[in-house]
Amino acid sequence: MSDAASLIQELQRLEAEAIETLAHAADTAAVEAVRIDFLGRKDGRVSRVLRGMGRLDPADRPEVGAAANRVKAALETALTARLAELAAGEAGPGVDLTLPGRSSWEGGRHPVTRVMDEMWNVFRDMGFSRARGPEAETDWYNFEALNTPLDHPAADEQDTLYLEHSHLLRSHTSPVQIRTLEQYAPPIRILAPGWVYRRDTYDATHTPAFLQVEGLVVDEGVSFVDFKATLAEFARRMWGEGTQIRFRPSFFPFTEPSAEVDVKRVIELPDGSSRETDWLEIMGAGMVDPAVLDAAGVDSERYTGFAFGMGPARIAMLKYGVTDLRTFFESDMRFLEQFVPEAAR
Ligand code: 2NL
Repeated sequence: MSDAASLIQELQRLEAEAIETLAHAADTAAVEAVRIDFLGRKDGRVSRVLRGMGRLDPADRPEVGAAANRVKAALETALTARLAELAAGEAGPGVDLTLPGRSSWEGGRHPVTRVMDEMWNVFRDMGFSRARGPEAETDWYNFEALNTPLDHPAADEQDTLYLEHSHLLRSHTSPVQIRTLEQYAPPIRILAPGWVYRRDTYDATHTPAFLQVEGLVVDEGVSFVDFKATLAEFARRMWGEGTQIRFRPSFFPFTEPSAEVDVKRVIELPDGSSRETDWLEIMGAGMVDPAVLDAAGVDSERYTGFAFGMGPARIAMLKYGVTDLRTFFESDMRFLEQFVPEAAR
């Protein structure tokens, strides 16, 4: 055999031996040892074979050089493949460690839920409890006990979702307050949040189901001053110290006198200056009509109270500059993702 042929044969033998050894390399250190043993620049076994090229006829050298390069490339490929196999084995089968990582997905509370939670936090700090009641009610609890005879326009079938046998879907959370007045003796300070239902067409400002937060305070000696001061304090805690409130005369069957409550807020602008908003309506409210206390079995000669009702979705619209209520209900992630707090992104 010529010298060139025997060198090429030796190189092929080394390749086979290296691949066989690699198959048994159990960790990355063993793979590195194979690399140094076979491909090491000075003392590697491939390099040592190539030193024999000096003896060759110069015409034979290119063929041996090309064979050596093929063997080196094959060994590099085998080394990389074995390292990948070992890495995959450590992480479990079928895991591709070269893929980029996946960031975890974090949700945020719905904007209307956030507003309701803020309202509750303020009233809880002022000593209120939370009360709940059924969404399917009787016409007594929803209307008659609230000084609203069934022939009143509010009780009209056009506006109310009636069930069978004088039952209906509550059109406000007031029935919860009536039930509380029946069950507990004053002093009463409660917040009643929940879903209510009205026979409205679905448009930018009406949804047939919506959340309401009502409040009720009943005790001996509760006056109009308590009423106004409590709501003013709520507004300041909810929207900041500089918030002003204004009462406009209104009418509800269950309160006398009644008012619509507006707030004027101070907003800080990005340049550090501040600006006052317009007057924005945030709730309806009033002193509880004595007829309502009597209907719930509370002595209206002894006790007085005030009540209020808010629509948190309406307040969320004002807060976030949303112009169409329906966007709150449609679960479109492109809309909802805007409300995920920075910290949760
Ligand atoms: C509104 C107006 C209001 C009440 C709700 C109430 C409840 C009882 C007695 C008296 Cl048990 N009043 N609730 C009072 C005034 C207004 O809601 O515009 N809601 C969104």
